[in-house]
Amino acid sequence: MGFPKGFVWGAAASSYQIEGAAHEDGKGLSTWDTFCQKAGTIWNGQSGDTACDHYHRYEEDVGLMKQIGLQAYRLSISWPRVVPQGTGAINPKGLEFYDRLTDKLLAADISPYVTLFHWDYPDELYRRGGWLNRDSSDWFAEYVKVVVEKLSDRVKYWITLNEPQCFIGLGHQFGFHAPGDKLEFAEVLIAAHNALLAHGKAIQAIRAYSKIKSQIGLASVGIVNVPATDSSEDVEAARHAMFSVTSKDCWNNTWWTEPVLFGRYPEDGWELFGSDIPPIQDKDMKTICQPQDFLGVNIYFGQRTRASKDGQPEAVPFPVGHAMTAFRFPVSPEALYWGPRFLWERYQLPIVITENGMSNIDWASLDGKVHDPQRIDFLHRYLLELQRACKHGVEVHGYFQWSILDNFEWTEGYKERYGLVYVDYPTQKRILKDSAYWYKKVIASNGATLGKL
Ligand code: IFM
Repeated sequence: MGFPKGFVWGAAASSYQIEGAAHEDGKGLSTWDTFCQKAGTIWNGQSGDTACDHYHRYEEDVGLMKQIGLQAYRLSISWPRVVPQGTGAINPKGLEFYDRLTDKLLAADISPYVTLFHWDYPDELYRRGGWLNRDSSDWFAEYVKVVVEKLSDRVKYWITLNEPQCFIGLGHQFGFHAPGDKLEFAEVLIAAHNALLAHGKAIQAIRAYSKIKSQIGLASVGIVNVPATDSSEDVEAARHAMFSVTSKDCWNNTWWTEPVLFGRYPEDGWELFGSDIPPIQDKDMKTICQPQDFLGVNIYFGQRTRASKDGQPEAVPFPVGHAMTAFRFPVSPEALYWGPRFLWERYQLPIVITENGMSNIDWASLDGKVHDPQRIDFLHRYLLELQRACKHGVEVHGYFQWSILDNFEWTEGYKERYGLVYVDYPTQKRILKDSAYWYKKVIASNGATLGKL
């Protein structure tokens, strides 16, 4: 009735969004540090300077994770905290923070899933061309080696890059995210190619230097098309749309997943992008396509899709008044069925849901508690769909709720609250939300309580 035996229940967060201590203990600047200083980039001029102060409060935070019963925690490492200039000298204090965090997690019986890049790009390297510089993949591999040498006697699970669609697309094409660039599409594709090379070289570095047998994956944005009906025409239309490249931007699955898993760029994207595609060196695709153990996907919603009269995929709008999150994402639980299913059928690689959750308008009530029934309902609906996928034979190894704590939501600042744990930023007091107690029961029963709670 529940999830497969050994299914991993976790929650996730990322360094810049929770750590704070942006200018402490020798940390170098990241492009997010500098981007937040620019007027008009972030809601209310906020920044991750202090965030949840997790850098100083990690022990308390691991205690909260333990209280919820998390089996795994997906954290990320701040590259410039560990290597302040991006290459060269290591910052021992930065590395020691992650060392202590790892020990604390393991002592609490929580398995660390370590993301090596969740967007803290060293500002110094950005000045040397950033992802546009062909050397960027070697810079990244050098930093990965440092981290792996330190943590891999205890860390088994590694995630190379988080959401390349976002840090390249939003950061380099549309300028909404750090570093705030609006490059020509040909340059965007150079940055994308170098990021894919970085993924491949990171895997090579992990395999070369890990002290224990590791499990490695990417965390891609799961752009999901949900069939509008169960008819085979609509199912095929949704599948086709999910694996197509139809616009000159980074917002698709296959420009990222096919090089990584099949060793080639998708044909439709290749045709559409045409002369914008950068020269690709002989061994590049081999470097990018390294054996992986799982495919991580971050799934928040799906686009309803049907077959039009001529059989082509066609978007079906949600009805007026359809439920949505505070972030204005449509509530679409079926995304957690069809997304994993389509990805599994195409790539035959175990799936890990590396992020799923919702932003809600939460506050502490007069009774001192944080009641978030919408989040409970959201998670409940989505997890029932994930359970359905497992029952239908989709190999899903784990689920990470986004996020363990309310945190800095990039350009939205602290406006969006995604946490299982409420953070009162002025006092840094933490309060477990009702959803955290609910999730605890789900974890304890391996999902068997779903549909009953
Ligand atoms: O907060 C982000 C995270 O950093 C990347 N994935 C989506 C989350 C919610 O918007």
